[in-house]
Amino acid sequence: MKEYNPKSIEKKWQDIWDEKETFYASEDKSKPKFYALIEFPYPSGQGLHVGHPRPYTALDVVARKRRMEGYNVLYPMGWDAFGLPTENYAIQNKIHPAIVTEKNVARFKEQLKSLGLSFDWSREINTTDPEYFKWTQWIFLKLFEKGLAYKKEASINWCNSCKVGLANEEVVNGGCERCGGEVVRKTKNQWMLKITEYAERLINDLDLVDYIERVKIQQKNWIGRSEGMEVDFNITGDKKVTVYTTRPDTLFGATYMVISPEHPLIDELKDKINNFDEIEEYREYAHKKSDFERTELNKEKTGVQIDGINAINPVNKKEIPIWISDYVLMSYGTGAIMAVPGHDTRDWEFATKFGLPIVEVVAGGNIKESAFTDIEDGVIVNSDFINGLPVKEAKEKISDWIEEKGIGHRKTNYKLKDWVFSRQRYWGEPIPLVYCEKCGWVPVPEEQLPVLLPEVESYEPTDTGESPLANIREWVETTCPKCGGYAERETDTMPQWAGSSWYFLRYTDPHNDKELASKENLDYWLPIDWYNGGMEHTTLHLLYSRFWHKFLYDYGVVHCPEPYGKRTSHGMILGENNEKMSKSRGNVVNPDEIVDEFGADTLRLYEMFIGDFEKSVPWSQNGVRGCRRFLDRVWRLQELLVDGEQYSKELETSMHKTIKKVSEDFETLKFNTAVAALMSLLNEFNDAGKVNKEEFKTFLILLNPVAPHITEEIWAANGFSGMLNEQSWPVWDEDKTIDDVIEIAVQINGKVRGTMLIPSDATQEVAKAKFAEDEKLYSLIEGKTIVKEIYVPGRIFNIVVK
Ligand code: ANZ
Ligand code: ZN
Repeated sequence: MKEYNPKSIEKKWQDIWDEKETFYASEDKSKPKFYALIEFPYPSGQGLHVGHPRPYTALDVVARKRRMEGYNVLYPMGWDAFGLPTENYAIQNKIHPAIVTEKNVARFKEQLKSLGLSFDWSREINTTDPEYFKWTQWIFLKLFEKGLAYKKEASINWCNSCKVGLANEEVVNGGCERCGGEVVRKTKNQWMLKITEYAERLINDLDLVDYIERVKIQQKNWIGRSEGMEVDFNITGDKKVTVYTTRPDTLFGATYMVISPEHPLIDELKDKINNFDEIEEYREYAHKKSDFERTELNKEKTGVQIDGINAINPVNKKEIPIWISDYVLMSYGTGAIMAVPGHDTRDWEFATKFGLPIVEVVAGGNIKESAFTDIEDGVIVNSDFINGLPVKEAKEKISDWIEEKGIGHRKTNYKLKDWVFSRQRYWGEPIPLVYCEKCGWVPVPEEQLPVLLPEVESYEPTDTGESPLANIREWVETTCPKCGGYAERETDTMPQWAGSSWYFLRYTDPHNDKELASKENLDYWLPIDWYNGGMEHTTLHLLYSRFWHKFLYDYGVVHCPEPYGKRTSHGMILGENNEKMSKSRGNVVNPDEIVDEFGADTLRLYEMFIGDFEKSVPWSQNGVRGCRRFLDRVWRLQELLVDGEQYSKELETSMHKTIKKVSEDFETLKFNTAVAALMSLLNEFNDAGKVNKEEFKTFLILLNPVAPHITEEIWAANGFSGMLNEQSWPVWDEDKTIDDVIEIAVQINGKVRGTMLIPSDATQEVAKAKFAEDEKLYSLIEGKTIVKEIYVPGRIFNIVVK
């Protein structure tokens, strides 16, 4: 027999699959469908990383299994190709970003193809393709039409080195997500999308979907629903300030007020403030910091008391001082808080530093040591008409009281902010609006979409922070679609997250030039049955795309309120020493080299076998070798093939057990234990010194989703009929998966009426189910009422009927 040589077989099968269009989704909508999706990559200059094939192979396994189960499977691939790294590379090398993108895409595609992933390449999409972003622009216009896109002077996060505005989601630990550089605050006129209008539904509809728990939790925390109250405090003079609190039960303990340095009250009461200069100075200091720095829990508290005005606590009419401090953000709640240092940690630290009074209003802690924040067991004290009540009851009572008095009302707040949807960069979708002095912002008419990017000489953002597009006057200057007068195009482009917010819709009908996808195709393919992606996208892409989908649902484009029925997430692949793989550490493993030395099937197998799919795991070259050795043994199994026989009795249980294990594990992210089960079955074949045709075929089918080339080759080489990928997925017989089956007696109304086979460890429930499955025995009690059942494990099942 020839030796196993992946080089001679992998390319061959990939070409056959391509030629036969084996993995193309069919247009036959009478079949049950399965839409599997992985996050399409950003085609960076570095090429594929060994982290990429992990999720791609996992869903490839599921997709291949589903096809064998009779589903019409859509497993598409594309490129999320707008973005900064490409643009930065283009700037440095003076090459058009479109050319850089094309080159990177070609490289990625070749690499992915070499892995034998069963993508439907006829549906490949690219977010930078005008045929594609025409519809991204179209969706933006619909958002604009519905008042969900608006331009606003906003204080944004600004990265000095990328020269670009960043969404909160793109600021990681106070630094720029892309370059790690310093992020400062800058005020700019920005397009914003009102994702906050969907906050409630984005939380509530998580109940409709099957996402792994940690994804749901992260999304909920990010949206940050908070149930509290807005309460008015009078200010000495005639003004009042509204605070937002989640703890109205602690009102009697509010010993001072803190307003945000940006709070409008400061300018309104300028004349009454004695230390305005000091206040101004502090405001400048605070303004330079990002929200992240300002709200960091364990940072040293800073602030200035406003001299000249006080607030009046509405429950006890006490005058309390007003401070400004950066730990109160203008962008949350009302930008003002009542400070309760006895029961809020930040307030406690602040009060301790500045010598402000700390009053206990919830008993149970030691407020000299720290704030007492327990809301479960606390009992209210020092609080007049709510004394003695547990926190939860006190909250209700005082909330009612506040509402009756007309000094406040219950209020739900969200941490989620509107989405900054402007970039002052070149390589993005132009925002399809023009500005006319007379008509304001006017949409570019739909029939003029897409608005293309003009050719420019330099892709560099201008130093003023304007997009490079602003310098192309012949592009900027246009006529107003409404009045025909002079107008100027918007020169900001969309952020990187735009194209990926709806790409899964386009795959259903990627060449449609009349609509983003036909209703018929959307109705058939949606929702996505299984979407796998990185945890790092939970609060960005996943939330944004759910928002766009919900908007399109409201607009009548899609029929289901949620895009993804199921969401799972994979762990990272780390370097051999357990650190993140990175160029600078020199520990990056190139998948091409693995494919070249060991074959794609080995890489695939290894990526599935490497460990718990949901956890991060270090790469191991030894592990790769082990997987290759397993495939060598699979290859040599052909020598043990004996013809003719049916299942051998000894192996029957193992076969059924393995079918069950592999089938179930592929569904529950336990790819590693599925592979382990196949390895141990192979050992059994080897121990037996032979394998018959049926067993061998079943084994090959089970292994095929993970190692599709070698299995297809062995199938063909041994003359088994048809292509392997056209076979049906094997089914197991539950009874035959059980090692120990025993016979027990069945008694009905005190008389032994027969025996039945049940697992030796069967519970009473299982025994009863087995009894009900036995037609002969069960017929004896049919129509009667069961009065009593007694089950003596290992001996007898006794039933009394009337
Ligand atoms: C009084 C109080 C007493 C508070 C107590 C907490 C504990 P979440 O759950 O995050 O919504 N807060 C309100 N607006 C703020 C702002 N703009 N910047 C910083 N902090 C703000 O938190 C709501 C609580 O955070 C509010 O309830 C308020 O402090 C503070 F024992 O009011 B609390
Ligand atoms: Zn006009």
